[in-house]
Amino acid sequence: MYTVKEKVLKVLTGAEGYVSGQSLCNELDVSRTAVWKCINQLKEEGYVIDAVTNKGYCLKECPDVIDEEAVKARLNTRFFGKNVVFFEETDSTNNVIKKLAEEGAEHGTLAVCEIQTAGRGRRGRSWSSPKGSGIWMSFLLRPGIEPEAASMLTLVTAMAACKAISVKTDINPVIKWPNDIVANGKKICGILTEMSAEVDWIHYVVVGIGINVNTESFPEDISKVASSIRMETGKRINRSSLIAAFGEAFEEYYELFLKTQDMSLLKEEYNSHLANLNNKVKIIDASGEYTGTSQGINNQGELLVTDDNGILHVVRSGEVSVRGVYGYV
Ligand code: BT5
Repeated sequence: MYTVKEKVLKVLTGAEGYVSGQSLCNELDVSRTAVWKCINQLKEEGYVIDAVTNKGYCLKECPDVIDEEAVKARLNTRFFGKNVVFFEETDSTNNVIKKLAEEGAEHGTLAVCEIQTAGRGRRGRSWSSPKGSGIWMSFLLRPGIEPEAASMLTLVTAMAACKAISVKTDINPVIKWPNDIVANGKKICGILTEMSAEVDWIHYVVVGIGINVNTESFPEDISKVASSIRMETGKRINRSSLIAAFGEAFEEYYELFLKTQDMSLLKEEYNSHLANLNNKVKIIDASGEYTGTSQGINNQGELLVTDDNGILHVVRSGEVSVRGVYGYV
């Protein structure tokens, strides 16, 4: 449910120019005084709202906040973020969503925070999540798909993150299979997909995404591989509008994924954003390493690599590390 203030913000955010006080009252079925109070509260929170007699209100500037209200004001989605929880600080938003999932939260529930004290990468690695600079969020899916298909949700998410970043910034990022989004050779976004399942039945899936948005510097140990949208473009961007763009893109791709429960309808677009397509890559797996040429993903989301002896390998996520031959990407 939206509060009146959230509704006012949503109307102003979606409007092209000025919205008259009267039409706000009519649309939201509240009094002029109620609208005026909400406008004043929003101004106190840092929103710059122009008020002109006979014209109405116009939202000129939004503070870079990612709380429930700011995120909901921008979302035009069917299930993503219909329910949003926001924390100034939490250990990991994936943990938050897991807990909510166990308590029965609905499909699409979104957790967002300003700082994670124990942000996680895959297989026990850590994810640097400093205050105020990034998007650290996770959402809940209750997909009616086979457990084996769940790893493809990482690829679907990567496509949505890539699209949102290219729509909202001057960057055209690429996807480093399976879960990194890369700009100019450095990682700007990572994805951690976790699930609770029985052998043949998924209870729920938690998709966690970290996007370095306005970060200005990184800790020494990751500064060679990590970058942010700010560092690549010199521009600050509003995080809640990026979250909304992600949500919209995700729903589009997710629907296509569900139609076939594989990547057949998405493969071509995924491969068009893939780092190192038709280039040399180095595959490091449990049995050692080899080099070959990346042929892109197949319908199951596996990476096809032809090694230097012409033998085709089907690389499954979770087992391997893929590197360009000249470094991280
Ligand atoms: C990932 O793991 O890339 C998954 C990252 C998922 C983070 C989100 S944030 C919201 C949600 N809640 C969580 O607790 N996690 C998710 P992986 O591919 O294993 O990459 C981890 C590696 O990336 C680390 O070992 C570092 O080398 C590097 N790294 C750590 N922090 C980074 C950052 N902020 N930006 C770029 N690289 C980073």
